[in-house]
Amino acid sequence: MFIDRTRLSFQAGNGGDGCLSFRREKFIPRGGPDGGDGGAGGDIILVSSPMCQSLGDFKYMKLIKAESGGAGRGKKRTGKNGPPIILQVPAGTVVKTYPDEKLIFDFDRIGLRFVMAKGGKGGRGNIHFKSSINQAPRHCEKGEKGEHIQVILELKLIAFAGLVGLPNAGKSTLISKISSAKPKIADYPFTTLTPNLGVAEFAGRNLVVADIPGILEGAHQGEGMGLEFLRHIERTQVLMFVIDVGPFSPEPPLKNFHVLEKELALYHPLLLRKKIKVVATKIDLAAKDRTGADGLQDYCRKRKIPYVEISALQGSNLLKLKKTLFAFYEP
Ligand SMILES: Nc1nc2c(ncn2[C@@H]2O[C@H](COP(=O)(O)OP(=O)(O)OP(=O)(O)O)[C@@H](O)[C@H]2O)c(=O)[nH]1
Ligand SMILES: [Mg+2]
Repeated sequence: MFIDRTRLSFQAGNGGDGCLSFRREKFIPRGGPDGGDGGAGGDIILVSSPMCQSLGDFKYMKLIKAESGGAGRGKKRTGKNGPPIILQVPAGTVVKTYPDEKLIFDFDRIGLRFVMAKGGKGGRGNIHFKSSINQAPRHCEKGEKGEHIQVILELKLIAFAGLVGLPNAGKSTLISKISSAKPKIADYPFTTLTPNLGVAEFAGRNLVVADIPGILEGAHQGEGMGLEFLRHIERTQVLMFVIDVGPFSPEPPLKNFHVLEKELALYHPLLLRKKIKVVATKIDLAAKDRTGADGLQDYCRKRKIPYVEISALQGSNLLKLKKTLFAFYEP
């Protein structure tokens, strides 16, 4: 299952208490303080790792707790440190506070490390409190509490290009043809419920493409699957508007293009600042009647939006599509 948002708590380990103790040995009267320090509590650390693709591992975890440090002991012995817990998250994970959703950290690439919750420091034992006026200190410190934090982990897929379109437009069919992704494809709307990522290859280079659920008019008000899923394409550099120009499209292709533009703008106006490409698909069905395709093509020409006609089903023009997609790509 694809988990892209989950809430959980992290409890770092408490520091161990310092020890209050005096040296007690035969023939050594008034041996002085010898209470050791408490050990530090374990930290909880997140790292963005290429081995991790989703937040699925966190789904059933409500609380992640690191061990406390051991208490100090007599004979100046220090308590043991609580071991750190190191957890892997996928690149693209952002950490936000709960409930106010303020950004704490952004794992925007692989290999980042962030201390999510810091373990408490160990308390000092009474050996530290000896002074010229107090040779027998009866004071030691308690360990500090470990940090506790409740957060939201959210995964924003990092793809180069995102496919946006109305339900049933043919997005999943397209990604299955131009990339390694093997999504579910069916002749009804909302086949895709969770995003699919695929690696497209062309002339020895690779880039990641994301297929997301379909967007309906009114999605910003929660119609269909809403617009939640658009966060997966917030970081893409290119948006491919996949538009059905076949005769079975319930609305004219140009109208659908406007619906998509409007919904994206309502989600975030910055989305439309990305490079846009219009992919007119199901052209195999439009052979007899090109009215819809022509309307869209003319419009794109006027606005200088790159436009390509394909049939994902028959595989026509896909090479050209890939070529122009890779032309956007500056590695
Ligand atoms: N004739 C024809 N049919 C196509 C083409 N591309 C997709 N289809 C069909 O259109 C239907 C929907 O395809 P999907 O790829 O599932 O569409 P989608 O945009 O991913 O749909 P959602 O996930 O529901 O938003 C399927 O029956 C496909 O076989 C095409 O180029 N030509
Ligand atoms: Mg789909």
